[in-house]
Amino acid sequence: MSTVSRGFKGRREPPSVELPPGQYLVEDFPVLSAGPTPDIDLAHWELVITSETDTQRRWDWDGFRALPTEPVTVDLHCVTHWSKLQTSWEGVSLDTLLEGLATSAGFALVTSYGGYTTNLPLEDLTGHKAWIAFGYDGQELEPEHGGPARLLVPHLYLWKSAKWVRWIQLGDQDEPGFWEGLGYHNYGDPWREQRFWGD
Ligand SMILES: Nc1nc2c(c(=O)[nH]1)N[C@H]1C(S)=C(S)[C@@H](COP(=O)(O)O)O[C@H]1N2
Ligand SMILES: [Mo]
Repeated sequence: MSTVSRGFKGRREPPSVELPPGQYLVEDFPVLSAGPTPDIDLAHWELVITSETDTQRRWDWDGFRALPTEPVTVDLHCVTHWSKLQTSWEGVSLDTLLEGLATSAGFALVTSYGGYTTNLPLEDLTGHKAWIAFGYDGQELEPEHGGPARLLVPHLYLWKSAKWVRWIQLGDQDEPGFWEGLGYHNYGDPWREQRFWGD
């Protein structure tokens, strides 16, 4: 048994954080983009959700920003092995955006300005697990990190969190997105280390 004296300041406990397998901590916020940062004019920005029956919901920037928002503090895990803990965002919950939408779709395909896509089961967007984030660390979300608005799905590897999100297409068929089509895992749970196809 060890004794700890209250006044002793010479030693610190190691951080008691549990990271998903194969991950290391970063303090900075790396930027990972498969292409250039798109130039998005808020006057023409839109967010669209379509369902398998072609029901459509569409928000312009003012309409989107009039929706109820919430602060979100979450850990981020990138498939390239970095994790960043306790990041603070401001966003609109997907539960808010999807509220009352009649759909029996099982899947969502997300498309960004610039053409990036990623897919996930619809149930991973609902139940307080996903947001469209427009604020980071008390500021407007910077363009390189997905501003004006990005998807944030922190329980999956960060490639699922599409930056510059534009369109969420709900459907009965699962369609691989950009990285999923190049061999990344279709689901991407960091705690099960689902990095690549076959993991
Ligand atoms: N539109 C778009 N979204 C994207 C990407 C991208 O290239 N384009 N990269 C993904 C990947 S692989 C990661 S790790 C995260 C990186 O987010 P960050 O640049 O804010 O760290 O964004 C994801 N979302
Ligand atoms: Mo990534």
